[in-house]
Amino acid sequence: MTPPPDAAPPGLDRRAVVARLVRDRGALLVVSSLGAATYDLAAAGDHPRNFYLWGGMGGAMAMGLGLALAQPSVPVLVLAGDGEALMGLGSFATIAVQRPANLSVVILDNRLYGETGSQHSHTAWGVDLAAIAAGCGVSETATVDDDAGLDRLAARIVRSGNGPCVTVVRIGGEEMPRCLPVRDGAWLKARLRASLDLGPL
Ligand SMILES: Cc1ncc(C[n+]2csc(CCOP(=O)(O)OP(=O)(O)O)c2C)c(N)n1
Ligand SMILES: [Mg+2]
Repeated sequence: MTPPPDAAPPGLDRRAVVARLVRDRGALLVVSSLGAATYDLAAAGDHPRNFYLWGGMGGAMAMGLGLALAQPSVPVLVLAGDGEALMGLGSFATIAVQRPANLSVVILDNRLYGETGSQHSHTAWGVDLAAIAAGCGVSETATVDDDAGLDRLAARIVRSGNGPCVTVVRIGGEEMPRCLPVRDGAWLKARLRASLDLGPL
């Protein structure tokens, strides 16, 4: 595989991408992986159906899958970094087997482990996460690198398809100012449950 260039990779503005995806969100529930994806989601505006993850990487897609299976009438979006997705590759296989039609996974691919100092991730070397998802059996996969593709994706994530979809969005490698939402997981869980008219556990 070809070694990546040293310069920060070009791509879409991650804050604008996430703001566009949640602009007409309706009932959409959003799980964001730790670090920049969570800051992007918070920067687009806090919402009771935002579930921000903090701490260990690799669980965001599995968390979204569980929520999508538990709430089949609610559209669920997972916003995951490429590093996050690389740490949870097995989730593609389980998502393909379970086929929740209300689940969308969007991978914010800057080809970097941005949060920890912008080391190159495997996608900088050409590892293709959409192809991996397709190889697992996810029937709807795509890579987006322009505004027209983003508009199509925004429309897709708020409605159910024939199955789940996995989309890699090529974003730029610039680091953005941090926008820190609430970090209290129990509080976030209770708020999410209330938004779904579920009582406390
Ligand atoms: C299991 C685990 N390993 C390592 C870390 C340290 N860590 C925190 S964020 C991060 C990089 C995140 O990269 P990515 O998901 O691509 O998000 P980006 O900041 O590039 O948008 C790493 C390695 C962690 N939190 N959990
Ligand atoms: Mg990254």
